[in-house]
Amino acid sequence: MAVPPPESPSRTAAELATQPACWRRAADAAPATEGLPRPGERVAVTGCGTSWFMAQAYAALREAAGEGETDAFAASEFPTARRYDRVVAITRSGTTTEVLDLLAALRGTAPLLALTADPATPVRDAADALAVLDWADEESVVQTRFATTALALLRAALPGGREAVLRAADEATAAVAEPLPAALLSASQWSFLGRGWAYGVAQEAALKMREAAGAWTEAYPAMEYRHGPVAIAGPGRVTWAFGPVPEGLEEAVRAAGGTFVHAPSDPLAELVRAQRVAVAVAEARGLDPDRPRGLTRSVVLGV
Ligand code: F1P
Repeated sequence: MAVPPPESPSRTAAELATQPACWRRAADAAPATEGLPRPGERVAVTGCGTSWFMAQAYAALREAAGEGETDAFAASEFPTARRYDRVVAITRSGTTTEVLDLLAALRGTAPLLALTADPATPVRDAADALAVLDWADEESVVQTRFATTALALLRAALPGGREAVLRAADEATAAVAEPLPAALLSASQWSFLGRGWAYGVAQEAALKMREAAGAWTEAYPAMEYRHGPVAIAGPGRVTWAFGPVPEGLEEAVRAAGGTFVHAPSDPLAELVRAQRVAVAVAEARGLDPDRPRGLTRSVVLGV
């Protein structure tokens, strides 16, 4: 059974619905963006929270595209003794303490590119090159369109990436409007799975539901799920796979009485559905997705 799209009055809902247009614009912006990784370079990508998960997704995409070794680290856990040909930081606010501290520590060791929504912030001076996506900025605390648009721009610069981004934008247009299955909204627990770059996207989907709805969510590489986490699959619990599904996984979830969810669409388009579920579940629980509990738009430490 499906329910009609929620008519959420939230900023988060309004902003997430603009993602297809933002991704198309990112695809157009990619060729003129300076400071992007070049083929063959050894690259590290970094950020905090949502931005870290976008970094993970891009790193896997770039390496799989044959463009060169690409690592992703949370800014606070970056191994600063390692040397890279280029470091890419993603930060919507441009003010996140761990990202700024890291860029200061890395200055002069490699060209530093930052993708940000706000160039009038300290990240402007902390990086060597800035990709400004101010047209994808958000009022919402919980990130949706800035993060996915940053990933879309990076992806569009990879071989075949532009076409993939445009396809994902078309699929996301449907994902924004389609009714959400009732089983997705009424669940008590959600586990998100993916392989390769879809694992970073799965991590982001799980974070979105924690941030917006205070929901119990988990995320794993899809092949890891049967190495323990499947023990929490069961009635009223959702296992949601992004990207190709490993053989036998669906059967394992169903055998446990759990709800298995998978669509053949691009993981970024599936993320849009998960974002909508996050908003709907928040509202069903009497929470305001625009005012997530305990979160601020940017984490600025020591003030
Ligand atoms: C990163 C971030 C967000 C998170 C929260 C705190 O911000 O961790 O992902 O949702 O709002 O900040 P930024 O460095 O991309 O601005």
